[in-house]
Amino acid sequence: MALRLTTAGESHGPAVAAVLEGVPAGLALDPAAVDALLARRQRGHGRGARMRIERDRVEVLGGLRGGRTLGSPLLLVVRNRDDSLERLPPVTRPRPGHADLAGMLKMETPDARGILERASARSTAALVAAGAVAEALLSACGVEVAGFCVSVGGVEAATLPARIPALRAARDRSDFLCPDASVEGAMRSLVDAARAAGDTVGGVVEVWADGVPPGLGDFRVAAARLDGRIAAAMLRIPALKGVEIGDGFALAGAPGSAAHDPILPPARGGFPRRGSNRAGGIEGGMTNGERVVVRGAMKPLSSLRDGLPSVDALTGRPAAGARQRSDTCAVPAASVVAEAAVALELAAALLEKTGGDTLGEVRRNLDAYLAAARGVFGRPRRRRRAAGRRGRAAR
Ligand code: EPS
Repeated sequence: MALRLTTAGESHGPAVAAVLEGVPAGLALDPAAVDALLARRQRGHGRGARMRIERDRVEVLGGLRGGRTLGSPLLLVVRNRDDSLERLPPVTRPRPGHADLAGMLKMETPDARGILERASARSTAALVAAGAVAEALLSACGVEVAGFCVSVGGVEAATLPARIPALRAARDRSDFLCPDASVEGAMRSLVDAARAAGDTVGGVVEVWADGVPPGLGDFRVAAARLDGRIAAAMLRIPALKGVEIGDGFALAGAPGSAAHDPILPPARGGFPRRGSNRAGGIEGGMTNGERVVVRGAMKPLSSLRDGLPSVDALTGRPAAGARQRSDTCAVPAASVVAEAAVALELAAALLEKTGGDTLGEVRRNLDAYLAAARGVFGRPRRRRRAAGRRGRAAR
């Protein structure tokens, strides 16, 4: 069954929720692990007052028994403590950069309230809850995913740990979820100055996935190309405006001779190794067995204290965009959402490769596939002898 996610809920409604179909039976799912990811999404220097109100916790209301998935749809609910929707006023002055104006036109209404409530990044709490399930599935199959913040307002991490465990440890110590502590002070000053000025700042998030089997995704059908699917998943995150895989935009300026990753002989019984990973683990729309590297550019949030130039739908006259409570910087939170989004795409592609109604079946099928794929380069002598025999038989 295909992995499929639907989310629902308004920012200030009773709850946000996710229905996740296609998770195989038998996966151990600890709600505390989901809560840990939800808590990380709430973190980050630059968050606003709302994050002091909410204490995001998942309630698993379907698809789980005795701590293991049943194979039926999972229903994941995160209640909102600020559930003031019915008391909130109309919003008639659309904020430039937000969904307000396009939504008002689309929905034929001068009140953007129903639009901003659903366009709000609050819905990413549901996405992250589902992403935690995808991460549990991937982890049970040897795949580890880590999202982090690489730059805030142009202040960029200079060095990153090479491996995921060290990267996670450094990230989790940081108020910006940025694994390079040397830039934290500069990030903090920048965000504090923006907050004092009523302004907002954006940045760049990055996601790594290690242990990803080769051959997830597809070269045969355009819609199944994994880079396209991951890019779409990233751009579905509110405020994300750009995405790159591997060296991405930098490759556009490099000669072909310096843009690709050499293929080196395998260690015994393994896959061919690569001399570099500029491709970010994806070639031809498929994983190639290297680390998957995805980056996303987040624009500065569009709810500004003083409101950018706009028009009031009630009067048709110029007016400042509506003032709404907002974060100064939500890049750290977006790094968690990006981790969840990439995990969901990888988990979906893994299940397409393996099939399987139960986790046991998924893992059996994965092991059998990996053994066969290793044989492609891993048994050259036998293969040469077999080819020789076939040649003699033909003569
Ligand atoms: C958001 C506005 C703020 C953010 C919110 C996204 O909420 P409020 O209007 O209630 O202050 O805090 O983010 C979340 C609620 C969240 O969980 O990330 C917006 O307009 O998109």
